Amino acid sequence: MVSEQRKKEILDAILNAVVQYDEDQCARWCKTALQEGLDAYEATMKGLAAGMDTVGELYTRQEYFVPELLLCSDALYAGLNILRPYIRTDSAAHKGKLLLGVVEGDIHDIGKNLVKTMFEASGWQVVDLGKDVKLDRFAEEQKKIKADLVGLSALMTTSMMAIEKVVGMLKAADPEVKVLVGGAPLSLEIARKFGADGYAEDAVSAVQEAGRLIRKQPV
Ligand code: B1M
Repeated sequence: MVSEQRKKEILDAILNAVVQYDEDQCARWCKTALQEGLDAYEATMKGLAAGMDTVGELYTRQEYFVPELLLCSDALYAGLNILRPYIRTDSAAHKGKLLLGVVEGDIHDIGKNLVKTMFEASGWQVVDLGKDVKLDRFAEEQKKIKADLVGLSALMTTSMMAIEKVVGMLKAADPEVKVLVGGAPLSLEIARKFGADGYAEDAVSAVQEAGRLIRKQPV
């Protein structure tokens, strides 16, 4: 069992590799994390995703700009590719089919991809429409595939306004459809205001919330 000190050292190294956009170091430390028995999801969230939070702060302080953000994303994905196959979830969770995408006007897809990873690791089938998805495409695809749940992601205060429109289109086509939303600018309050059935703050709670929604339990 790895000591708390060593665990912190590894997680900090992963975080720093993302911040320093060092793909090789990021992959190397993620391999070390697995070799030394760290939980892959914890390494993803407290290493890779935490690194991206720091990157966001540097961007806000105008120490990093868009090119650095892209390089940091590449480093994150180098690590995520190592960790992804080892991410485990609650096997008793309810499974189903999820239609997922980032709404039009928004190209941030790292969070959506983590959500996808967690659903797939839990045994869900995910139909991923990608990022910057035209708003009417969600209802069109849902008509074809009849997923148990539609998941919408938005990372900007501007793009999140599209979520209300998409929820409206989905519900107009099928009042029974369940919609789960998430992304940094959203909250449970905003999700309810937009007419969504559920909101999740992160990828793990998204899977749990999805299970609750398709079992039709009250909030
Ligand atoms: Co930009 N960006 N970005 N960016 N970017 C933000 C979002 C921003 C907050 C930075 C800032 O100003 N501090 C800001 C938005 C401000 C606002 O709200 N209005 C911003 C901006 C302004 C922009 C541009 C406009 C910059 C420009 O061009 N001048 C531009 C936008 C272009 C566009 O979309 N049209 C832009 C571009 C980019 C890059 C392409 C360079 C890159 C994205 C690369 C990529 O995604 N492939 C990027 C990045 C990396 C960021 C930050 C730094 C990091 C985002 C991230 O990946 N976080 C971000 C600052 C920040 O968030 N601190 C920022 C890590 C990820 C794991 O977390 O995405 O929150 P997150 O996902 C979480 C939860 O939110 C949740 O679970 C995930 C995992 O736990 N979740 C869900 C997400 N979706 C969910 C769905 C669910 C449930 C949970 O159910 C369906």
